[in-house]
Amino acid sequence: EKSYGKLTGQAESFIRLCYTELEKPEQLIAERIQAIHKEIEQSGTYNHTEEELAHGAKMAWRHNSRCIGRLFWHTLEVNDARQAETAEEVAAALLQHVQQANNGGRIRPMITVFRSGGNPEKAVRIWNHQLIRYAGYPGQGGLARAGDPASDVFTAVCRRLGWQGNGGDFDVLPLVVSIGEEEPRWFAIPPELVQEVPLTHPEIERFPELGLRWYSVPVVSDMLLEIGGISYTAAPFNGWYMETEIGSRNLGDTSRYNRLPAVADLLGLDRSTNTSLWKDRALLELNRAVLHSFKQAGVSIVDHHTAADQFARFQEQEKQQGRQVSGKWGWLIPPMSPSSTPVWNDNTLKELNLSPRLIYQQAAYA
Ligand code: HEM
Ligand code: NRG
Repeated sequence: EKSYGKLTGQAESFIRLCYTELEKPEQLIAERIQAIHKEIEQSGTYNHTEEELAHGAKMAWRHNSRCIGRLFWHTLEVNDARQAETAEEVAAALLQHVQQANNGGRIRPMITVFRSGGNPEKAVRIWNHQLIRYAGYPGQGGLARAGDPASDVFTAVCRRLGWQGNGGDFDVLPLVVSIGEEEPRWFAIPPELVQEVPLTHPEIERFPELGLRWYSVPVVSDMLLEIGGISYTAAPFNGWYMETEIGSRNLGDTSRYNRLPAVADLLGLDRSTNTSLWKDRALLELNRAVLHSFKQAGVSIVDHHTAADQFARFQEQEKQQGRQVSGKWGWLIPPMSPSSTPVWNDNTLKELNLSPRLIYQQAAYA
């Protein structure tokens, strides 16, 4: 005989917190908790109402210690896709998410929640790290490497499933979805749904020669959303980019696109010595190019100074609400000029174990 004491306890504390924030009367809270007790006794699990799901997802964003963008947690749009059963239905909901979130460039923060893993036979998994991401080809047999090294392993999985890439630096990967223990299925994303921004620079006319680009919207699709003891294994979410994610990390990291040397050469910088600070100057111009290009294309993006100021407002706002903010300094400082943002000198940040939350889970193809 199984004991559902733990789930009942998690459900109860979620309902109390959620309903209190939503200013529900005490009697409704008691009734809802009673009903959940009964549902768990009879079925071993329970279902969230749409309202609980929506507010729970917002709380999970608000609680994430690594996200600098949390000022806007309240504006999250929540798509309830718990009715999607087949891989086709899941893929259709994912395409709809991409389109609605991108919104012609005026990006809307959004999350789509699929059925929970309560029934393992029906658990939905999205194999992609992000819904839109570029393939990576390690290069072998005399072939040069291409694409995003962070995608090498997943790209090999896609090719094994029958997807064929072009071997380019910016090939958009297909969606890969599985239901329970069924074989995964892949679905190409129609190109008209994938907005991309070619990188130009406000002053350097030859910048386009670098052939750099990035997609408009980051939709993280491999994290687990936990609400009141229920684990949603598929709950892709997005906001908009902060420019350093693309300029400093995706294009700048040596283990990613590693383009600082190429940018420095375009700028005519002396790469023979560290003291020319060529890496710093290349980083700066690359990040300026990202901001300039997204702005010109009409795609939402935030610079790291504005984002850090917005985070400070979030901290202030939470304090006024009497809530503690969970924060991880090493993730919240931006990867360019961190000491020129207010996060740098904040020695109050600490990680708290809050629920609802978004957490890592084992890769679907591991
Ligand atoms: C992490 C910015 C919206 C949840 C991050 C990071 C940045 C960021 C810069 C660090 C990423 C990295 O270093 O790789 C923003 C901005 C948003 C936004 C500018 C604009 C609205 C959201 C939304 C959610 C969210 C809508 C969820 C509903 C997270 C989570 C992480 C994160 C879970 C940690 C990811 C990890 O651990 O790998 N965010 N975010 N963010 N954000 Fe946000
Ligand atoms: N650094 C990753 C994206 C991680 C999440 N960042 C956001 N999330 N901005 C990258 O692709 O560069 N968001 O939900 O907006």
